[in-house]
Amino acid sequence: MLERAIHPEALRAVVEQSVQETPVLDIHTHIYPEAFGPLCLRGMDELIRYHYLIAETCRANPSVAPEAFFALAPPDQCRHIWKTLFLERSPVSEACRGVLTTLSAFGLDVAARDLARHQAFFAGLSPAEHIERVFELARVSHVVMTNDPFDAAERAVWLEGVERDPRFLPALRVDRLMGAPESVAAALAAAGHAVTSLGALCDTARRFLDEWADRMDPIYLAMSLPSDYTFPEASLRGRMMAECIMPFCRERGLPLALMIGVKRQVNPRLGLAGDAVGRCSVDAVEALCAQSPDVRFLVTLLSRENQHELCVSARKFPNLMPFGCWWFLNNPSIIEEMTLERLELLGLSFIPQHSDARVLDQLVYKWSHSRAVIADVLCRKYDSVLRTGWALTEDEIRRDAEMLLRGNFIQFARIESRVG
Ligand code: RAT
Ligand code: ZN
Repeated sequence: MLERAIHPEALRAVVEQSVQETPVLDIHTHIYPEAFGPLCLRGMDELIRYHYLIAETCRANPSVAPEAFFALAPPDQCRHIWKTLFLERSPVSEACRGVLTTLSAFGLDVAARDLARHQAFFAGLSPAEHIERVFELARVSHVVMTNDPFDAAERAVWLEGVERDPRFLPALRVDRLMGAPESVAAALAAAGHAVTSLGALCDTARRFLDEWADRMDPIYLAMSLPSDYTFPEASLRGRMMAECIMPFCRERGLPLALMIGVKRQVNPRLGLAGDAVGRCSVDAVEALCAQSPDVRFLVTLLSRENQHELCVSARKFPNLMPFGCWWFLNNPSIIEEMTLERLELLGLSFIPQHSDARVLDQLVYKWSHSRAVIADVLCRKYDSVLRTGWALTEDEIRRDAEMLLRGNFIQFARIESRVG
């Protein structure tokens, strides 16, 4: 008999506590440390002006056209969203509930429905104390940023020589290298790497990647790709992947994070909120993993319909790590389904979630909501294992939670020395 085996009746409490208390390493966000100045979005107005809520507002109140909405000053945009989504109807969507979970975690009076009071509270926090409190409330130890050297504002920060915050790990994001040849050339030129001929694009891109990897010291290279992405492919995008990205990742020992399935700008009038989802071909992921067994791939797919295929592919390729419930999948009902499916097909060898927080404070609700689902699903799986006569200890459950919430990523990305 196993010493200190958990009694089945104590199982739920132990699992919930383990998942709640294990600090998360959040592998994909859009938040930044204090030194990045205005790039670090935080506080009530930014929470309300999240693009998920903008899409919901334009839908709930079509009498204000997107152009009219974006023409409003930011405080008026906030008031309009608050009124439309929180006062004129009940805030039941995941993104609305998230705002309330966050306010409540900060100890604010959610029932008072007092936007101005909430704004005043967040305005009173300095960036340093704000970051500290959010990391504490969310129980997050580190976040991985999205660092785009093609973005002029972000590039300027890096070129000035920004002070590092070890809690924020860099990831080099290069969607712009996978566009049409002219747009790749224009993007490289704008970033200071003029392209002499289209034939030289891959070489120029490689020099660009080396320069930025030296400057940022990223923990992975990342890109989002449209739902029609294929590999191999007789196109610049195909050559870029085979002749530039793969050798770069291989030689520098950096994993490649692929986020596939976006249909960009199906409604450009909505700006950042105008993207949609499309089912992709997992064949491309399998071809990449088979052709480059020495490169590690972190993969998240946007379409619900692709999730089962991705799990099956991951069973075939140890260099493929599925991660997160991305964007439109980051809803409790789908997190539950995906996490169950992954546990059943992959055991504990996946990364169940990332937050994709665009606003610092979103770490609080995204992790609170996801942790609750992960704990519940784990409990159900452990329970069915205990029914066979197997026994589990508290330490084993803590070990498993640690793998899911941080360890699997740390090991796969080989960043033990960066996270202490
Ligand atoms: O989830 C989001 O906010 C999306 O707009 C994107 O950020 C997506 O996660 C991406 O990184 O492209
Ligand atoms: Zn993202």
